[in-house]
Amino acid sequence: MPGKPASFAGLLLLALSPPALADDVRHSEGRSIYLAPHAGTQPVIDGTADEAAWARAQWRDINYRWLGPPHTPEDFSGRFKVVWTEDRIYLLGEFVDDILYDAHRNPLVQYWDDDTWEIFLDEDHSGGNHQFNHNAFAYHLSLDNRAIDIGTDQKARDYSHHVESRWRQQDDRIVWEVAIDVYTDAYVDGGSDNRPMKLEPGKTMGLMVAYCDNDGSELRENFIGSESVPSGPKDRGWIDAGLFGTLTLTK
Ligand SMILES: [Ca+2]
Ligand SMILES: [Ca+2]
Ligand SMILES: [Ca+2]
Ligand SMILES: [Ca+2]
Repeated sequence: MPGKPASFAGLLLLALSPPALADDVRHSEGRSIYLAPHAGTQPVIDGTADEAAWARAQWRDINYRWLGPPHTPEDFSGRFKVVWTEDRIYLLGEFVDDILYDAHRNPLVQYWDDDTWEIFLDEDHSGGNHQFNHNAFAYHLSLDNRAIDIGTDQKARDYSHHVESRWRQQDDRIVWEVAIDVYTDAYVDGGSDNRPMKLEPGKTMGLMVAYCDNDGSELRENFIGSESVPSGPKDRGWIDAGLFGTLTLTK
């Protein structure tokens, strides 16, 4: 005789309750740890990295080739660093890119196929899917300093009001400064009462950055990120926050 079947309520509970996952299950193995020192005085976002705050932070490489053939350091190389204040996190990017290319002048069209600095941010370091929700943001910073991601309506959306962005050519490289308001997963597209978080020392978030390099092709030629992708599609950071590293805000 078969055993007594589970009650309907019990089955429903099982169906509705995803198993609690340990941190190492929600994130891929081998993630980076990024440390952001407090900025003291907030950097001026002008594409010149002469603020004392930047000198306190360590450079981190953008060197995992996710898409495209091998490339030379003159074609693309990049690195970045992070600092923070109570109100925002600040990223400094330094990029070598032989040709700057912005073919799609509409910022909402094929924005990942223009030269783009992509910054992935998961406020509560939850990992998980963030494709059509705000579990995490994937800000695509365009050469005209806009920040694009996909909204909960599954359409490309302009989040430039979250991000202050300026870059400047300095010798053979681009110096790019960015300040980002940090929103939780409760963010509502078009809502009137979204408020960015106040940040504190010791807070951890999910962070990853990448660069889409196109020098004149229909589609981007390379996609290079700051995190390894041990298995599965290498370009899936726009869906999977489990690829992000851990950003810790230090004093
Ligand atoms: Ca500056
Ligand atoms: Ca290039
Ligand atoms: Ca999250
Ligand atoms: Ca390029």
